[in-house]
Amino acid sequence: MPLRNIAIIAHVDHGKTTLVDQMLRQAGVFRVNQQVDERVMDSNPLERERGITILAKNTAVHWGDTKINIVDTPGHADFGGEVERILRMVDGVLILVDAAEGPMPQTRFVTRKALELGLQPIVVINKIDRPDSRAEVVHNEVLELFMELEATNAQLDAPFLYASSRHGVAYRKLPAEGRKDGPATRDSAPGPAVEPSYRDPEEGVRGGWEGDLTPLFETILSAIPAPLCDPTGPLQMLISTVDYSSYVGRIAIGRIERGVMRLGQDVLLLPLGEPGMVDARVGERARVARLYGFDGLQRLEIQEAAAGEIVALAGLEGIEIGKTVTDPDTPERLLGIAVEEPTISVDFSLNNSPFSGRSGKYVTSRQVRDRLFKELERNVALRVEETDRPDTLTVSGRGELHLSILMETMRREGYEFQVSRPRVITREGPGGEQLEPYEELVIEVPDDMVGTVMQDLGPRRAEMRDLKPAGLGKTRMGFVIPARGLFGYRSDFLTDTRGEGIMHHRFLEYGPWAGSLAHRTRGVLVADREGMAVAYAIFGLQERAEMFVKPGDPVYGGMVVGESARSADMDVNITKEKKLTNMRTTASDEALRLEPPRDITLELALEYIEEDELIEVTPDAIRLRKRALDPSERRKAQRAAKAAAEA
Ligand SMILES: Nc1nc2c(ncn2[C@@H]2O[C@H](COP(=O)(O)OP(=O)(O)OP(=O)(O)O)[C@@H](O)[C@H]2O)c(=O)[nH]1
Ligand SMILES: [Mg+2]
Repeated sequence: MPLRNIAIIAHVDHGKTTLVDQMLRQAGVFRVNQQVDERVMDSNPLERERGITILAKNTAVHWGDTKINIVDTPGHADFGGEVERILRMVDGVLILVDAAEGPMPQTRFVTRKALELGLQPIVVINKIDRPDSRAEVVHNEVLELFMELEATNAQLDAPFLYASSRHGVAYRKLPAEGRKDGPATRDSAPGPAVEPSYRDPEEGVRGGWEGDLTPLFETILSAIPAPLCDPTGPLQMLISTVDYSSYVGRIAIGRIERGVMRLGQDVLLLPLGEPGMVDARVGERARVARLYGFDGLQRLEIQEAAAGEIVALAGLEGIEIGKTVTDPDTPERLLGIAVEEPTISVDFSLNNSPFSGRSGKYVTSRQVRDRLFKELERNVALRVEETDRPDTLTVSGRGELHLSILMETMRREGYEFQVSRPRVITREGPGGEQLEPYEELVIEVPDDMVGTVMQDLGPRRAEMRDLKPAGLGKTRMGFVIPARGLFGYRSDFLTDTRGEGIMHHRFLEYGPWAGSLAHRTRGVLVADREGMAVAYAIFGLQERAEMFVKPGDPVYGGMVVGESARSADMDVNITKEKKLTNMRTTASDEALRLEPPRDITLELALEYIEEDELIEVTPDAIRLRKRALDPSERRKAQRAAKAAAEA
């Protein structure tokens, strides 16, 4: 059976998973009228809740007599390493680019990786239904990106398609203006009938899009080469990614490069290293206990698969990314894939707050520790290390989202723990100098906010690389900034731009240590005693502060309950009731107009807290606290820190 292996790659939210939905649907994976969730590939609960893809996933569809293996990849920068690895099992990529946003930092990253590997791209300018679509401009921006990344001639000749994955249509030519309102003329074979067109004033254009994804499927078949793999030689496969199930344990996924893999067969697992023939003794012998192929949303148990196919195998020891699976008699290693190094660390410690154990099932250091080490089974870019304190472990990952997803998962499982402010992981340069991670930062804000953003970013050592109009009264700015400089910035950014700005950043490179950087500019409100937050007290404070708690929330002394408008921290009594001087108290209390509290998410908390603070994570709450709960101890620690900084 003819075969194509493709990955769908893009910046976050550019519509990859939505496109996969439509490909599955139009290739007949679902029964007629079958109710299917939107973004069906985002199958785990956190993915569904956040509307983002966290783990790359395989699926496969049939178009005519060709099988197309598809890998849907995550677009968030923290998972770029995983995308890079899965690119090793495909022969071509669909590069999706949002028709309004154009190429973003992660587009550049994944495009560079795909081009470097010599993969054949198809560019899909997506979301052409957006009212602010500027597809032609974006087309040119993508070509510029290709040239800058030194694409080969064949890659520069990549087919471009214009699509709306939401509406399940793709065109070879951009539909003319005005076609958005009326039925589009087809540029391909007849497809399903379309609903009559109408304009939805809230959402822009809906319906009225004639056509389907036939042009996309046809382009995949014609432009992406079939896998160049030899089914006759001895078995060889690279493990490009791993999955995990509690039922079968670690699962290795990759493309068979040579030969045939059979269920029950003996194989060698060769560790990462130089490609070529190696001494068979460096390998571990194993048996393929389970073998799966992909079909639609299922993983099917199969007896055998030949070179070119993407398969999953399980039931063998020693599965690791980058290892080569070979025939035991021909230990020939493939060029492996190293797992990306972590860039930030946090400390996980025992929850010793006064509220410890109120909602968690697993609270002890031992339980948290076992869970963290278990996580290494499936989360390959994560590191867990001992510290000199028995109740504290250092956990390192690829970014705040990578770490916060682990924290969120653990708290849902019933764990309680505390987390420190993230630290960047430094390296040593060639001359022994200290290096730290730098990020590429893209910010888009209404034109009149450009000044504020630059003012805030200056002290954080951001260097502007790029400034251009982004249409609709917005400006796009590009910066390079030490990763440290971004800590604490997001909340300032959200406040300053009143939620109208967008901000994306991704790891760029290691560069010289930037020295001391601006910290959080505002101080915090610290509860001075245990009790319950009270509307009356909040009302009195909210003029000079933004609250993190609402009436009725339990608080303890040393807990951070809000952000002050001033730069210094302030101890407050948030449990203070109005003196009961007359009978109307309760009634007038209810009439107090309270600002809604700031919703403290884990990512926000990680970017927010300072060195002398901790995040308390429990199943029912995320609280910020001072490390030292006692005010006099806190002042002592502050004096010591100040003295140390001045010394
Ligand atoms: N207007 C419009 N919106 C779209 C289109 N395709 C997707 N979206 C919306 O864009 C958002 C992101 O879509 P996803 O398919 O989850 O994007 P993704 O690229 O898979 O995102 P990540 O996996 O998190 O990187 C959702 O709200 C979609 O409804 C489109 O063609 N037009
Ligand atoms: Mg997705």
